[in-house]
Amino acid sequence: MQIGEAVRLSRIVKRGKILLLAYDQGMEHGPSDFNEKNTNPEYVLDIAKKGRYTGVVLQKGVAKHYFENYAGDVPLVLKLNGRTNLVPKDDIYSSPVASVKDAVNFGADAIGYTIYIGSPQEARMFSDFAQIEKEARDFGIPTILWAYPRGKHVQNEKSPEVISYAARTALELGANIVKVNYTGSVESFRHVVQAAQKTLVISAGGSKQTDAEFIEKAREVMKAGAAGFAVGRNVWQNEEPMKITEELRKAVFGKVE
Ligand code: FBP
Repeated sequence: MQIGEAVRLSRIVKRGKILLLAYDQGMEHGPSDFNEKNTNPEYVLDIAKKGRYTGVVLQKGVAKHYFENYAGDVPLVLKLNGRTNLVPKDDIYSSPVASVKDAVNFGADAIGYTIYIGSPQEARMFSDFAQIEKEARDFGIPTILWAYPRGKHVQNEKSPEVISYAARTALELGANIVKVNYTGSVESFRHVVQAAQKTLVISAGGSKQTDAEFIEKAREVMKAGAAGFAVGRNVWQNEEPMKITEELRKAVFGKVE
């Protein structure tokens, strides 16, 4: 691993663990995810800073308008592609909307990239990511793949087999870290972690659950040997985001702070 990649990775991965606050849902899902408070990026960036997240995931526009005041407080993971919820899921494709050079210019410590494995557009997304991964390596920027089995050929995108397949694909494509959906049990998620080998596995938070359900899920994810989370709605939709963050930190990092 080249020096830049190792240095940037050390800001995102703490004692082998990762806790990212994801805030790219404005494009992926639309503003229906937001309320009056969390529609303001500063509200979420304050949570990322105070909660000592190991990174905040933003699209280019939010980073451009808001990240400057948080630089040095929380590492930036710049998402380089995206799509809206308005396009049909059958033939799903996530289009590049920013470049590795943008990530360098924005001072990002990692780039985030979504691929939909099994989609009729898979070949195009592999080819887009191959270029991005090569450029990221040249610049020494780690890559985090959001690896989702999705599209008309995928019968059940939550099945442990296809999620393991997605995690393995991320390893094969050269990602440092892969973000997948939780498979629902420690045992099945252990297979996902095993499939990814040297690529670190993190789980999505998913739609809002009760605090108890969410923390139980976090404990299971960690018990399976995963590195942590890229969580969004379960934190910034929570009425007490710092309280859930503290519980989440305990689940991910253990007692040692
Ligand atoms: P959540 O914890 O809110 O699910 O966020 C994690 C995340 O990966 C976001 O980065 C992304 O916007 C979203 O989930 C995509 O979810 P999906 O495409 O499954 O609806």
